Amino acid sequence: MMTTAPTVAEIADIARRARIQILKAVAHAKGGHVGGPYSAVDMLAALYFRVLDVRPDEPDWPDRDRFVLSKGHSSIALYTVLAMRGYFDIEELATFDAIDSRLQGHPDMTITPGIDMSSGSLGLGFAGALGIALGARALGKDFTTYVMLGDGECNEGIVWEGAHVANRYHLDNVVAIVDQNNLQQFGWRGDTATERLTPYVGDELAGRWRAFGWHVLEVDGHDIGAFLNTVEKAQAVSESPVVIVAHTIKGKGVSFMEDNYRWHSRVPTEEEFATAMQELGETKAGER
Ligand SMILES: Cc1ncc(C[n+]2csc(CCOP(=O)(O)OP(=O)(O)O)c2C)c(N)n1
Repeated sequence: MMTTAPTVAEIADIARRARIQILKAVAHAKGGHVGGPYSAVDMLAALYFRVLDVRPDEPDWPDRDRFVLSKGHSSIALYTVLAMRGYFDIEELATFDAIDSRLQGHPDMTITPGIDMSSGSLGLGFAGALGIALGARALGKDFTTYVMLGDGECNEGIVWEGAHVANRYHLDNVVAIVDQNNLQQFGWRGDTATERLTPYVGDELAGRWRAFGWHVLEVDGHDIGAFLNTVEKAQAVSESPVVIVAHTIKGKGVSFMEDNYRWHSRVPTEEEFATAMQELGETKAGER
């Protein structure tokens, strides 16, 4: 475990190694998601290794910053980063999705250290995160609650009910991050460039958050340095809730997975697994 905060290049390498562990866990479990975890993992690594004030050896420390992965189907990305940060052993990732594992397909706050809110039913994690932020205000606590949503998740009505409430209460102790990879579960009708349906077009998604009174920042979610700067800007926003719309690529990091909805949830064949490991720079000794 590192004792000083890692550099941007070191975080990028943590995310690369996390991608290796994620695919290993999914291949071992013979189930799980890959595309969404790969679009989110650079930001998760940046958050856990540079942003969040947390204590992995004391996961329930009351004053910790909170993080909610509202797009809970990307749980394996969060578990991997938590393990790399020291919440539990990397070996435990091999139990992912097993019936008696702490690492279920969707995060369960009652069994897994480091999980602040159970999630998986799209939209509910976001509402829970806003509740945590309102609770912090009521208790006079000054920690920040971070919550990550998918862009497809933003189709859920509860997201906009929550966005309305957060603005109504001028919640400025919450930072939402939308992982805008422009793909949901099933891709697009016809699967051609011209027929491709994206959940949001152009400024539509950012504009919607603006219309709900949120301060909107935009960034490339794979540019770790830029993301860290944007989080700093988000922390400085007061009087209104703030959302970072992060432009990402589903399946980022492996050529044949990138921008391909079929990798939303898919187990690699042996050949695909080998190619992916090679592209991710897996060494013979195995990655830790
Ligand atoms: C309420 C609800 N409806 C449907 C699902 C099934 N589901 C899981 S992931 C997903 C697509 C989510 O798309 P997005 O938020 O863009 O996720 P990402 O691309 O980041 O994986 C769907 C429909 C669910 N988990 N919850």
